[in-house]
Amino acid sequence: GSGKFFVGGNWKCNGTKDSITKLVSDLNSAKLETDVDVVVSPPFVYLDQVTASLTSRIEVSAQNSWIGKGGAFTGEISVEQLKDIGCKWVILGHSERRHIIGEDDQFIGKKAAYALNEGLGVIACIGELLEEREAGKTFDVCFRQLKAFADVVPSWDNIVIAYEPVWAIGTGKVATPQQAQEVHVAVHDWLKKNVSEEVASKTRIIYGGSVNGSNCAELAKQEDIDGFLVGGASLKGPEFATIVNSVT
Ligand code: G2H
Repeated sequence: GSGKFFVGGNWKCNGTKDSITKLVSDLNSAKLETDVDVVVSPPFVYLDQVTASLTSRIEVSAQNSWIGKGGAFTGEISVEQLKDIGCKWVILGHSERRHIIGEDDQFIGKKAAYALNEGLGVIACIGELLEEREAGKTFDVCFRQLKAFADVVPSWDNIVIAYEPVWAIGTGKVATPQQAQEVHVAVHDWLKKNVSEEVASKTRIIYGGSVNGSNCAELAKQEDIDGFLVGGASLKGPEFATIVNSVT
């Protein structure tokens, strides 16, 4: 693996003021291994509440950001605003935004470049659909999505790659440790060939898709899995802590 283990909790479009107050308090009292970067990603409307109440041990991420400077863009949230409230990261290219909202590679790349240039860290998501896997196109799709980031980002210093096979997201169908490891190795090799040896050796590649407290240990043992992006299981403080502490 490359560098420090990284575990992100993607709360997606879940929670209320009350449930999030409880989750933050569970996270604040959880015992977390020191050698892990931990980030949580609340919905926009709760970001300020969470940044203000969460222990500084855990950093906060947005789930999206606008492609440029704020202004007349109804319904959008700018990188400047995210930084203003103390947010350090943004998740971009998540499959739900690619496939439900319809964001394409170029649009996602633009957002990533802007966020990085302004100093936010980017959790850059890639991953294939079930039909793409079945057609033997897993690597092609992942490499195409990677290239769209690589073509425009100013540097890889602040990027974590999240490999999330779409068929494993929220379905309870986790990729086997071998299936995940195989793609992580390919992503690693792609970076080596197409970006640089240095970037390949220091960029963390985390896995996402139905990770939970019971399957995390096996996945974490894989040589090229450098952490996790966790959805459903990140809504429960103790289970999320178990996943953080699965670092090997
Ligand atoms: C994949 C993941 C978090 P879940 O989307 O990004 O969600 O763990 O619920 O499959």
